[in-house]
Amino acid sequence: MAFSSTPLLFLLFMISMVIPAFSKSNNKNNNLSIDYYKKTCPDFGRIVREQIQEKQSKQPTTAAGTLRLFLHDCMVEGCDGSVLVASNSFNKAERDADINLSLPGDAFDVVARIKTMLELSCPNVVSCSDILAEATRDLVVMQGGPFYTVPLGRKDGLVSKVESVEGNLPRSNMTMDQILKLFAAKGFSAKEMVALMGAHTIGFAHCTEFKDRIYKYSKTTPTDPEINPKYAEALKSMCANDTNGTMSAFNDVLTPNKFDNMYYKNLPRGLAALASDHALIKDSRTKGFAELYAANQTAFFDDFARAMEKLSVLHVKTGNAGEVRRRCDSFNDLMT
Ligand code: HEM
Ligand SMILES: *[C@@H]1O[C@H](CO)[C@@H](O)[C@H](O)[C@H]1NC(C)=O
Ligand SMILES: *[C@@H]1O[C@H](CO)[C@@H](O)[C@H](O)[C@H]1NC(C)=O
Ligand SMILES: *[C@@H]1O[C@H](CO)[C@@H](O)[C@H](O)[C@H]1NC(C)=O
Ligand SMILES: *[C@@H]1O[C@H](CO)[C@@H](O)[C@H](O)[C@H]1NC(C)=O
Ligand SMILES: *[C@@H]1O[C@H](CO)[C@@H](O)[C@H](O)[C@H]1NC(C)=O
Ligand SMILES: CC(=O)N[C@H]1CO[C@H](CO)[C@@H](O)[C@@H]1O
Repeated sequence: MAFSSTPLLFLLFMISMVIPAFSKSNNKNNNLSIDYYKKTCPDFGRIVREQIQEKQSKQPTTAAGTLRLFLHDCMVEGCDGSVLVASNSFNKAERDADINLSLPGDAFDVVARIKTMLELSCPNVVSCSDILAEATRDLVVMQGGPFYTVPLGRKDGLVSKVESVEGNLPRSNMTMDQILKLFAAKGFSAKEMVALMGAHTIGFAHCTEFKDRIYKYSKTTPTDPEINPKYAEALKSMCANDTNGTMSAFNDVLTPNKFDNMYYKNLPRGLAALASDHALIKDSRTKGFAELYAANQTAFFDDFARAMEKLSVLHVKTGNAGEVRRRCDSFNDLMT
């Protein structure tokens, strides 16, 4: 497969030019600010950009993996780096929920690399949750997606429990009703949810996530007739070889590595593997938005950017409600 080679230096230049223009637009009363590290870690933005660039060039799956990791962080306990914590003998952490099985190591790795570089430059200053939020934004931009501001100053959470995950993350076998309720509980409208789902313009889904749709759809037909028949055949032959559970399909089969609105254009063509993606055009509450984004990439980018900024401040912790972790995968107090 061919991964897009974005003119990166140009993009990085664009990011640094755009930031000042947005710097006043963020006072959502959450105590975060765009220039939080201006004095204490002035190279924060540059270090994150350099590390994501290097990692993404070597491991093209990093961008999608990190975006998904960020979603999983923010939806459970808020954007507080709780998903980054590893389990130990005292605590079984969030990331060991079975839904996390498929979170890719590359996403954890890019956060760890950035943290290592930041600890050399400004020790004990930058939180892991800020690193994940900023790295996600830069990776989205690197793949061709929209820029959005990431207010900074999150503290890392002091809790990460495997039990907190259930019910807070969407699953591909949920009904649209369940999905809408889940996002509404986090403060997102149907339109914002549809815009966020556009994240599936990059990345993969494993066969287990859609095998029921191609092998045992109903009593009368094994394969969902709304999947494009040729695409269904391709998925079947790929998943038939899935002896060890590692086979996966692109979520946007036509432009898998490019952050664009092709994901929405694929839906009416039957080119979505996940039932939850296809469901966007089956429900009257979401269909119109999916059609709007298919027709107008600017509208998608505008709404995605706004919704991501909103996601990035979900239940953030500041002040004494959290800490700046020394290592992203463990609390500073190892006994917790
Ligand atoms: C209805 C809501 C959603 C459902 C049911 C859902 C479900 C899934 C599933 C099942 C996968 C495949 C995981 C795997 O097999 O490895 C996936 C991948 C992904 N999801 Fe979602 N998701 C939803 C919403 C979102 C949102 C809101 C975002 C981000 C803002 C997002 C970002 C991603 C990304 C980037 C991937 C690709 C990960 C990779 O390639 O490593 N998803 N999602
Ligand atoms: C913001 O910080 C102030 C002072 O540190 C604190 O009293 C207040 O509760 C914080 N607000 C939020 C929303 O965290
Ligand atoms: C979806 O699948 C998961 C994992 O296989 C299962 O635990 C859950 O009950 C299913 N949810 C629904 C709504 O069918
Ligand atoms: C599946 O495996 C068979 C036999 O090894 C091979 O001929 C075929 O090309 C494979 N299909 C895919 C989609 O990888
Ligand atoms: C799983 O199977 C695929 C394809 O058959 C193979 O390329 C890969 O190395 C296997 N991975 C593991 C961990 O066994
Ligand atoms: C696309 O959406 C943008 C942003 O909402 C809007 O300004 C523009 O007029 C739309 N373009 C078309 C062709 O409708
Ligand atoms: C990346 C990561 O930490 N994945 C974990 C998710 O959960 C499984 C099963 O509990 C663990 O084995 C993985 O290490």
